[in-house]
Amino acid sequence: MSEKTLVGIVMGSTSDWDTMKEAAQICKDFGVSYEARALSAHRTPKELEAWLADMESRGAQAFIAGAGAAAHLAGVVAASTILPVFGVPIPSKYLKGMDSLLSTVQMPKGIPVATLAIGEAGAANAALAVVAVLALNDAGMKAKLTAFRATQADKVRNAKLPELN
Ligand code: RP5
Repeated sequence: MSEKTLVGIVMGSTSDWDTMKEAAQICKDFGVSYEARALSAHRTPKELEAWLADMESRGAQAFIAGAGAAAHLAGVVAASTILPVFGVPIPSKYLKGMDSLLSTVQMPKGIPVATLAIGEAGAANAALAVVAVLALNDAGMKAKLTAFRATQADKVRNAKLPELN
């Protein structure tokens, strides 16, 4: 039997990878299996449907979806699955991601998309949220997440502000 792929990371375009690679990096760092694909809700809707079904059949536990501008990708993913969906608004050319944020976050009642911040922080946090979900039933993952938080806190505690001239 082949290994499960726990997380599906999907983005509307390869141009979103610079942002979405932050989510992939967190998955890699935490040892969470993932598959990342560029598939569009409006340019390749049939391929998107097929990939979502394939990921579910391979044991996916959550999806992370990032798109820019009229960013309905995460909503379309959420419409196709009952797995948790985390949305990442991608910074856009003209409206700096405000369009992406509003179109990702403002889902109608009944089909939730847990929407993160615009950009790289949102992509990383989406993966950290997935890690937190997985940690509910995985003691090893819980330990890694606890250690990650401790390291982060130590960096803040030990940081020195610059001296005045
Ligand atoms: C969205 O349009 C994508 O998610 C991307 O953020 C944006 C621009 O796509 P490209 O024109 O760069 O392919 O669908």
